[in-house]
This record gives sequence, C-alpha cells and structure tokens, in this order.
Amino acid sequence: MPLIPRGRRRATTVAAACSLTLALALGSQAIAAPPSSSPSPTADGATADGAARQYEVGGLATRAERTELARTGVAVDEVRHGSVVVTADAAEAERLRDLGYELDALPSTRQAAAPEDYATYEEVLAAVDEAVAQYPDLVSSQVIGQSYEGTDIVAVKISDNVADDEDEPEVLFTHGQHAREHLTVEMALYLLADFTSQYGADAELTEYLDTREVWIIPSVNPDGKTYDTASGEFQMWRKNREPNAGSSAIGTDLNRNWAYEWGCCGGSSDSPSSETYRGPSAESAPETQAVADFVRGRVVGGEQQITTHIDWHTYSELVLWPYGYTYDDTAPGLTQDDADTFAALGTAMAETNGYTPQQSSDLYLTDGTIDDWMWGDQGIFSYTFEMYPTSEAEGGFYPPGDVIDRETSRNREAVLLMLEYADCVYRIIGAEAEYCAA
Ligand code: LU0
Ligand code: CA
Ligand code: CA
Ligand code: ZN
Repeated sequence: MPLIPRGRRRATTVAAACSLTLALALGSQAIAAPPSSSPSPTADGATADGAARQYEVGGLATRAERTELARTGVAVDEVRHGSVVVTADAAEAERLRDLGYELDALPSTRQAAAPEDYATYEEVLAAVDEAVAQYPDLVSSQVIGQSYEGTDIVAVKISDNVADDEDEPEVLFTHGQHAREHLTVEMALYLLADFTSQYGADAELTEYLDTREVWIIPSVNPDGKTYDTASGEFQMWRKNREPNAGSSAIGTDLNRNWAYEWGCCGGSSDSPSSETYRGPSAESAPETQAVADFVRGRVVGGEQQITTHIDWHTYSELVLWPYGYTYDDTAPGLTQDDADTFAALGTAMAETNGYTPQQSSDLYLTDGTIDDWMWGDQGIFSYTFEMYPTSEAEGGFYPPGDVIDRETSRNREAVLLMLEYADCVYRIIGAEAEYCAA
C-alpha cells in the first residue's frame, strides 16, 4: 500500500559510541543533595554497606576482552575507549580484583535523579487505563501474565478498529526488562501519549496507526522496577525478583533467559548471584514466559503477525541488532540479506536520533537475549535501543527527570521509520519483490 512519503529527516553524524560527546549540562536535580539514606563512599570508593555501585575497569580495548570480562558474570553498563563501566557489589568487586582486573570506583550517580522523577508501575497502569477510557476505538489493553510476585504484565494495543484483529502488520515495543532502566518505561508512556494525542492530527502517524497494529508492553519486569525505587533510594537493581533455589541471591536477568541459544556461548552466567544470571532453564522466569507466550500467540494462520520490534534499554545511545550470541555477521537463520536489512534499518533509525548503530556482539557476546529469540525463533526484525545517556557522568541509569521529555521524543522519528517499514522490512534494501510479493 502506498504510504505517505517520509518527511525530511534530521541529518545527524553518527560517531563511534565511545567518542559521542553531548554538551549537555545536567539539570538542577543532578547536583541536588543525595537522599540522606544514600550509601556514603568510603576512602577506597566502596559504599559503606557494600551495595552495588559502578566501577571503571581499565585495560579492555577489544570486544574479545570485553566478552572475557562479561564471562565473569558482571553486567557491562558502558563501553569506553580502552575501558568499560560495570556494576558490582563489594564482594564482586573484590572477586574481579582477585582475577587481576583494575577497578576504579565511580562517584555514585544515585543523586542525578530521585525515584519520584519516574512513574511508578501503578502510575503506568493508571495511564493505560486512562488511555483506554479516553480512546476506546484506538486503544485496548490486556493482561498477558503475571510477574513472580503476581503483578499483572499488560500489553497495550493501539490501532484503528482496535477491537478487531485486522490483517495488518504488527509492531511490538517492550520496555523495562532491566529494573533500573526507568527511562525505558517513560518511553512507553511517551509512545502511548503521542500515539493517542496525535492520531487524527499528525497525518503520517495516523496513516501508520490505520495500517498497522502496535503493541506496547510498558514494563516486562514490574517487580524489579518497584523494588528499585520502593525504599525511596535507587537500588541499582537489574534482574527480576524471583528467589533462586539453593542460594540467597535473588533474581534472573530476563535478558539472558530467552529460549534461543540460551546459555550457549559464555554470554550469560549460571551463578544466581551474577547480574547476568540466565536462570535454571530458558523461559524459567514468569516474566519471560508471559511475553514469549504473548508473541507466540501472535502467530495467526501459521504466520507471525509481528514483523518488527524494539526492546528498550538504557544506557549508551545505541541501536543494536542480532545476533548477540556470535561475532559472525551471518549465522543459521540469518542470511546476508537479513543482515543487510537489519543494518540498513538500524542505521537509518540511528540517523534520526544520533545513536550509534551496530550488531549487538560488537559490544561483547550475550546469549539468551530477547532480540536473538525474536529473530532466531520468530523471524521478527528485532532491535535493542540503548537510550540516553552515553555515560555514567550524565546520570547513567538514573538521569535527572528533566531530560525525560527530550530523550523520549528524540526517538519519535526512529519509531515512525520502523512503523513505515513494518509491512516489508526488506524494502529498505530494495528486495521487496523477492521477500514480500503477495
Ligand atoms: O542486556 C544487556 O546486557 C544490554 C546489552 C545487550 C542487549 C547487548 N545492556 S544493558 O543491560 O546495559 N541494558
Ligand atoms: Ca487496525
Ligand atoms: Ca492483526
Ligand atoms: Zn538493559
């Protein structure tokens, strides 16, 4: 079907991730006093209570060196020139030092934002209910399952004739797999607000919502999100909140728990105390299973209806695509045409927001991630967006609340571009006749 030609896009120079510099002054909240209960750094930079914090690990310049570090089970938060930033508690930091790594504790970024700067999960559900009530022909919501603690995980549908399952390409957005990445849940709220308020007003968006069905899962990990802020002080929490048999350590890294090449390649950990613990089996976490069941449920007449997907994360300002489990550009289920299509759409989206586009494994190897499963198992063109900022100095996982509007709307054009190509992603490499002929 002919779609409205895309408007002129903002030309943006895409620089290498680690050389991206944003001349952005942190907002006033960035220098506000930390909550009184914040852990106070001791002389060696560790927190008095041994809580998790960020460290710079030096002497790491290649993806192989970064993968070797990730193999120890730490989560890599940020890639710099010759070093990376990781989150570790006191015990893990000591373990890394014992392994010979050089760690420098970074100043706590917990004061860059306050938990109140971000919506709670209750507020997210209220916003969804309000949108459904206000736009009943355009928005619906359904419970797709429960988290470990029994909280409803919801999927919001936005399309014309929303009550009907029309024969339209479907686009999925998933948010908040990682608890502390609150800006990604704000991204879901932004999309919900923009798609509802601009439907009928913005011709391009209206065309897409008339010809596609959009699904938004605003928080894949509500237990983790709530735990991260409930005390009034950010907990730097990443995983879900499921206890682990035989261990006092809580949580599975949902983005290592997906059932494609699960645990294959040293890109996740089998240790429950690790930040990248993959769980005892693929889809062991109820949150992973709920979303995977939902996606499998979108197979109609033998055909997966969802064609494109973004899984939202923070931070580093990256657009990533499969595979993560191998450095190879092509692999089983990923042909050269597929790889070229991923790169072309990923690069085009990155040109609209100034993020850096690359194959996921260019960072370091990961296995059991959502993107690999979406593509490898379901044939969905699936991307990970790592949102603002580029560094812990700009707030890391907790940027100040006054950047939320700017940093969510920054992704509007990229999202519209994905909607545009949802009917035939191969069109972006000129291969629609080969792959999308009716
Ligand atoms: O899951 C992760 O480790 C992601 C990166 C992968 C999608 C390659 N980074 S994050 O945890 O810092 N969001
Ligand atoms: Ca529709
Ligand atoms: Ca449909
Ligand atoms: Zn993440």
